[in-house]
Amino acid sequence: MLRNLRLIASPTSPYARKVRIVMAEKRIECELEMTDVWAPETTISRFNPLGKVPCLIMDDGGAVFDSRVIVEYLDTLTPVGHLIPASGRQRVEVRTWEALADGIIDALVLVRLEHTQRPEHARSQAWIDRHLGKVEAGLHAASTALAEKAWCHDERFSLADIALGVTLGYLDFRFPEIRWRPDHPNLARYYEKLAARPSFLETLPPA
Ligand code: GSF
Repeated sequence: MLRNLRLIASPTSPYARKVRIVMAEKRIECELEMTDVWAPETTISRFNPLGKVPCLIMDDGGAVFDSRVIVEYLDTLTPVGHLIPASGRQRVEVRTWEALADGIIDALVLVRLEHTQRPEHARSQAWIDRHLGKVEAGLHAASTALAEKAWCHDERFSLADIALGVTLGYLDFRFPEIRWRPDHPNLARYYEKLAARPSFLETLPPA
């Protein structure tokens, strides 16, 4: 039985997009509440003391964060389109793909915040370069592990593909100057197919 769920998100958050794609793929209905976490009037900290989206509110008012915990919970709600293997090595492999994809986003977000939240004189190029290095290494690892396979894990669509697809989409959205396609043509081919899925199309960030 599906509970009444509410997701607090933002239209541009890649972590929230991952959760929304999981919901769409699993046909889980959920009320969506958008908030701007940087605006003084946001009420996000009432639900998540860390002040971050996404945050899932359950029917009893309980709050679940962060995105990895939310998707883990969602995958237990319905057997429709299982996205995370039940146990063991298979499960850990899919979660490690997710950690890699999320980790690339973490590094990109830190680079972006350095530009958007810090005055120019206080910006650290060494910090930016350090995190761009993680992005490059992470993409290289993803490209090598994907090779010419159709999906990241076990020849089937899983949370690993949602996480990696969201990461590539975030690169296009916020960092169009990072030209990852010529460096990783296999990722480009893979992403073209992923990005055409209704779940990805319905959750595109605003232009
Ligand atoms: C990251 C959430 C996050 O940083 C997750 O849910 O997976 N590990 C967490 N969310 C950002 C918005 S975005 O960059 O997607 C956020 O809410 N930042 C507000 C802040 O105060 O850091």
